[in-house]
Amino acid sequence: MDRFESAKARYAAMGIDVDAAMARVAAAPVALHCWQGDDVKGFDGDPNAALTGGIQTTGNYPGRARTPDELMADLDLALKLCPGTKKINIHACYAVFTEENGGWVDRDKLEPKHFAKWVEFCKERGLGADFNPTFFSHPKCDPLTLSSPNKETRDFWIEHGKACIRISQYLAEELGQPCVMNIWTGDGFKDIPADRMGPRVHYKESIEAILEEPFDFNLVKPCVESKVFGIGVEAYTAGSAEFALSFAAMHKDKCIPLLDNGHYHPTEVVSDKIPALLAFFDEVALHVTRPIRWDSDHVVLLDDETKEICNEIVRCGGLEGPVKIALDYFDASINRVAAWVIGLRNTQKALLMAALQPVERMQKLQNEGKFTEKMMVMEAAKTMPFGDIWEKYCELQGVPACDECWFKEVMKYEEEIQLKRV
Ligand code: RNT
Ligand code: ZN
Repeated sequence: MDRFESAKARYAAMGIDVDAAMARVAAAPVALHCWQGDDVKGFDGDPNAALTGGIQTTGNYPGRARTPDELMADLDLALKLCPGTKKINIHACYAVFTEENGGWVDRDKLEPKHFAKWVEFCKERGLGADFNPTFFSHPKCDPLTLSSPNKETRDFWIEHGKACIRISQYLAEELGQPCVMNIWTGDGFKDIPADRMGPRVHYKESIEAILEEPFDFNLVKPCVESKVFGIGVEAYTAGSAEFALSFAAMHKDKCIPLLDNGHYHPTEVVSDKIPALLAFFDEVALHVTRPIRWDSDHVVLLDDETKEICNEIVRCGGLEGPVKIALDYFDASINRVAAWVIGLRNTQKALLMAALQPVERMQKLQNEGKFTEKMMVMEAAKTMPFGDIWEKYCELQGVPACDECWFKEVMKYEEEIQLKRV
């Protein structure tokens, strides 16, 4: 018997249908964020301008993608090396301006045609797409955007948000699957504000104005992402947890909450928030990332919280649609294609591990108050021969099972393509 068959038999003895678990995970879309490939710079501004909004990339590993073609080629390689159903996640600042589509326009004037090249990329590969208005790294951040005291600033960014709703609707229609459109701003203050409420009232009214733009909620899923603090906005963020969650709850007919696991106080965990929110919302969206001491956006590892987030997604039935999974990190200190691959493969591993547990039995034991046996079962699941199933899953998905193998491909690409970008 080969290793897979013997592992499968052991899982079967635990009551787990390995083929069904693999199929379940393979069908659940995970969105890969384009911004890991170019350090969140985008194509609509000065590439030497600073990244603002309280986020930062650190490191200067060579080979950053500088053009749409380079970014798409890099993404393509990363996607080829990862199993599962993939979507790509695009920010508005990744608009592709060409002579044929009329060249550069500002963010309030963006149109679907500026994303036609992304649609083509997705169609050729059978991918869906998610989208994000870009409320940072732009001269019209004063420094606030949707929560600014200046009406002119707010109006500009509201127009940007509305344009992004139209683009999201276009992406969903063209690609035949829903587009999650995430609203996040870095609006906030470095030091103690004299007025904490004013910016939040403006923020609320601005998002409401954006959501006035007509769209089909079955196709476009607007989200509001909260954050506890950012670099340079340490004292206050307009879009705090209570703000974003209350907003989503009060606009349930056209908006869902988005949880980024780098955006909470260090002892809070998103894994516990998923079931809490699913008791109230039909859908919730996630940014899976890895914070080290702060919202540092490190590459997703197969660590305890990633596993626990995936356990909750699976145990709550989130895989089948209610939980919209996206990755969000940006590491400029290592090969950027490898960063994508490691994070996405780890997310897939954690989902598959979660799907290979005897959830019904564990939950029954909890409900019967048999906590000793529940603990034994949960612990026993941890040393099952997961690696053999993972390798088979990769094989079935047509991607390299062995890490050394995909790494060689990335290193070859680095040498032949990325290192030549000077
Ligand atoms: C920033 C938020 C936000 C961004 C992306 C680029 O802290 O997590 O989601 O990372 O929109
Ligand atoms: Zn995020």
